[in-house]
Amino acid sequence: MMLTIAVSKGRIYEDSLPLLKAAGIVPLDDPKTSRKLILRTTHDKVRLVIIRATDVPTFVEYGAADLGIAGKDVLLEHGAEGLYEPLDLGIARCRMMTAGYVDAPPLGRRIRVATKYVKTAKRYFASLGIQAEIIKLYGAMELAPLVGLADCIVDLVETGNTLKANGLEPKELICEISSRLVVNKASMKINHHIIQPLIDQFETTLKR
Ligand code: PRT
Ligand code: MG
Repeated sequence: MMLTIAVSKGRIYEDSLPLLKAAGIVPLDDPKTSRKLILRTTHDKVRLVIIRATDVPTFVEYGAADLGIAGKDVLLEHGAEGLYEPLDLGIARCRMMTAGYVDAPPLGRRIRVATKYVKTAKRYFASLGIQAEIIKLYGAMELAPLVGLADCIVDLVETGNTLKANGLEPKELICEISSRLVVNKASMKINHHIIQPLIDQFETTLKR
């Protein structure tokens, strides 16, 4: 039996390493220098698959990975029905926010919003009773208000530097974001004897 953990390259991978290490899982290759998509680890029952952050819930839902580490932003868009989400790992923290021009007048009742986070944005503006036309973008959201594509954007904010560099500022907080451990439902039942101790180990490490 080999357990597969899906992780995305970049900040989530980097922030996951100490947690994995404490559970005896150290990758034998570095995704920064290796092109391998499957990484063996020092744990002979555990391997990592390195995929795009937005693909992590899909791999785990379909059982292509038993476990995964994914941002709450990604999980909110994917929908959580097909997955267990047993643990907030507290890593890759940021905030999901609306943002717009510095000193922009307050938003009207009918607005255009550019974002990668269509479901989250729809839900948020609906909860405020604002009629929002959502324009899906895949990146460079900050550009949208500058070229008149949208009145505001919904994006992740960490330092705020990206917004500031483009004459924008964060406005309203939608939710706090951190990365979560997700588990395939069938695998959780079948491999409970392996997965539960792993979850317990992660939890212990987080409490330290
Ligand atoms: O980058 P790539 O296209 O490969 O995929 P990705 O953007 O989905 O992956 P990655 O590694 O960039 O992000 C993975 C996860 O990290 C996200 O799903 C979030 O849960 C989390 N995270 C934490 C962030 C940030 N902080 C963050 N600041 N993800 C993205 N950003 C971006 C943000 O979108 C904006 O463009 O950083 C910019 C803002 O940063 P500041 O510091 O300028 O405010
Ligand atoms: Mg990115």
